[in-house]
Amino acid sequence: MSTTIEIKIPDIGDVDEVDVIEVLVAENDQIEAEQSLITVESDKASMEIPASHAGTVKSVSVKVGDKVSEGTVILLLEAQADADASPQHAADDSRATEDDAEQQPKSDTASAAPSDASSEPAASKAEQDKVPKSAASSSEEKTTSVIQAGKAHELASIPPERQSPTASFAATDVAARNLPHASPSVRKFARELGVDLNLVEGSGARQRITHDDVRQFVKHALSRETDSRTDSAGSGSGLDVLGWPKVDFTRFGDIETRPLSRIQKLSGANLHRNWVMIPHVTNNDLADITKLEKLRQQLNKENAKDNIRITMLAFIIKAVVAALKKFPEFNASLDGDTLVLKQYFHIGFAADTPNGLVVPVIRDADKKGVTELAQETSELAALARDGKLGAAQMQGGCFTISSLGGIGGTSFTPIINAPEVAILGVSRSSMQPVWNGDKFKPRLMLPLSLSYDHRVIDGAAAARFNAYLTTLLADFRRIAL
Ligand code: CAO
Repeated sequence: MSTTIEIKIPDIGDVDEVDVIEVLVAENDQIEAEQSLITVESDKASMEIPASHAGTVKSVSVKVGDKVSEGTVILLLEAQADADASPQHAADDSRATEDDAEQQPKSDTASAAPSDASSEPAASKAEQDKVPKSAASSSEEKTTSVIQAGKAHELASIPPERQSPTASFAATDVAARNLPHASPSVRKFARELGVDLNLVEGSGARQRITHDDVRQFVKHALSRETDSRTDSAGSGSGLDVLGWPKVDFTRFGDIETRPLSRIQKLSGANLHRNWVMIPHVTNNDLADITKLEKLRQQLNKENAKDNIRITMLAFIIKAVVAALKKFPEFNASLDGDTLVLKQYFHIGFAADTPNGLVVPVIRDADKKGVTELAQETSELAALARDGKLGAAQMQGGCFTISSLGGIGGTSFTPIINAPEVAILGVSRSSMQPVWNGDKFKPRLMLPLSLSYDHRVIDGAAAARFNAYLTTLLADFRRIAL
């Protein structure tokens, strides 16, 4: 025997209206008693509304986005009253189609809520007994029993400290712990994949976790796993960060798209790894290069006929080599817990090219004079700009210099070129008034920004290295000492 009954929103406590955020059944679906029909959400919680009877869905009266309240009809069910509902329920439900809705007791709704508080324990017990044993341990089934026992009002009395958007509730086991804000189907999906929803960031309204969030989480986890397997040092580089924001920019105006160049993609991946894996600190100092710049100009005048141009970069490379000799831990690389100290001095310099940033390396810079260094940097920079640098010309670097002095700026934070442990950023020199103990004198000051790997280099050592560089550049004769 079958009876058509209206399944309604049960007592949802102090909340007047809730949003339908998921409809889990459709017309003609065969459903079981206790099966979730829809998910509703208030400011404080999401909860699923289960079926009180098994049967066939004749029609669904709500859709996602609807606002519903206690008594709103969810669907019409051709119920198998004998098979799945208790006799008491069957009687109530058959009455539901005959009686005026206003006169129906609350048990006519899906909640089967008791009509008065004193009968609540008995009702709870009866409903808990109805939960199939095999499913009783599942969190979703617990939800069902909570709601059917008429305790949906508990959802509205969540303590304020548990109502933050990131600690939103699902209806499941509300008393026990903060649960991630996710619909039952998302929770089921996560369970199937073995995903702990506490670790997943929700991108939906009020940080609700969506199916896509779970999928992205799994993708990230898998790529982290691959990274850590292929990384011989065994140090994974993945971070649990929010997914990249997806914005339809055309909503705000005209756009054009341009794919990243091959070099940008390669250097971008390296820069990203270095930035997230190395604890960077940058020490800024100023070198008085007034005399050095005079010397440079003088030398360039003298060598003009030979077409030789000495650059400030060449002097800086020479000074850096001297500083690396004095502070060997700067000419090093980390290999797990071991520091590899290099006995050679290959210096890389960042070169700006139309296709992106590349770092040619000057080999054995300690064995070369300033003029030779100037010529070689200029040749390597030209090759870099023409895209003709060979792989070997970019390998084996000990320390990198990134000079933006020809462009501008007063300081910046260069990103260490792993597996090196430090990098020197050079900004544009400027004439500044410097107090000499007696009066202000105009001096040409060169900003030096030294980023260092704090796992290897202490702040004091970095300050000494940078101060030593400024001393050398202020009086280049000291290089010979
Ligand atoms: N302060 C003031 N002027 C400076 C200077 C400084 N620190 N450094 C260079 N200049 C001047 C030069 O004297 C030159 O002027 P003149 O033509 O009058 O002599 C002019 O700026 C151009 O110099 P340059 O940049 O061509 O030459 P360079 O040897 O200093 O640099 C190179 C060569 C390859 C480092 C440079 O061309 C380059 O590519 N720089 C960009 C590096 C970069 O992108 N770094 C960022 C990495 S992190 O994103």
